[in-house]
Amino acid sequence: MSLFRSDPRSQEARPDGRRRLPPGQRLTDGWPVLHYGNIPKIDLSEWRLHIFGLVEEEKVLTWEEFNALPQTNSLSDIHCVTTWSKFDNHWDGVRFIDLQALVKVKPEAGHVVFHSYGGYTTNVPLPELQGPENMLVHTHNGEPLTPEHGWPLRGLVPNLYFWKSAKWIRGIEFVAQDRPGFWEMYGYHMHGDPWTEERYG
Ligand SMILES: Nc1nc2c(c(=O)[nH]1)N[C@H]1C(S)=C(S)[C@@H](COP(=O)(O)O)O[C@H]1N2
Ligand SMILES: [Mo]
Repeated sequence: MSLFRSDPRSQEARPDGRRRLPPGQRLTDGWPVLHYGNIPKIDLSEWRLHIFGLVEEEKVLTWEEFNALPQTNSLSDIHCVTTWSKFDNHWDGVRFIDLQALVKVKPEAGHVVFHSYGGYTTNVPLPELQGPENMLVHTHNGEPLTPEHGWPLRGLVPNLYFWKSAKWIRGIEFVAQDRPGFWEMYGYHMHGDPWTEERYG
């Protein structure tokens, strides 16, 4: 019997009835660091967030402009495909839907590709980003993100495996057809639902 199994939180249910800890996952209290390649060097005075693709008007936000948007917070669990989960993460940042509202998305847009400094990309269906839990976040449990966790800003899509939460985010692209991102091209699932174990495609 492992220590992980005896944590009572792993038996909790979510409001939607699904077990809080997805199948095949185990709880960690630490926060592992996982990424491909090097941590990109970012200068906040040159940092930009591009919102582009199938939109009526593209937007390019500076760090000051991003921080002037309505800020909000959320509490969520994260689930890495390598089987660790971390519960009760408190995040501060801006909701995806508030960013989407800045550009007027065209009706033919069906998916989003998140782009990171350093070249990483990941794809998510647009309808699944409409909930308030999906954000671009700069703060975790009251502290600014550290460079290895995505400073200054990362995506957060907590209902999908954590590889869908792009660190060092620099762009949000609206596209019509689903298009594989970095790990998806190496065989990770196009969708990535932890509760149905959509680990590999
Ligand atoms: N830019 C970028 N974002 C990324 C990755 C990456 O390689 N590059 N890896 C993803 C994967 S596989 C995981 S599990 C999480 C890990 O985030 P963490 O290091 O903050 O735990 O970041 C995701 N976001
Ligand atoms: Mo991962």
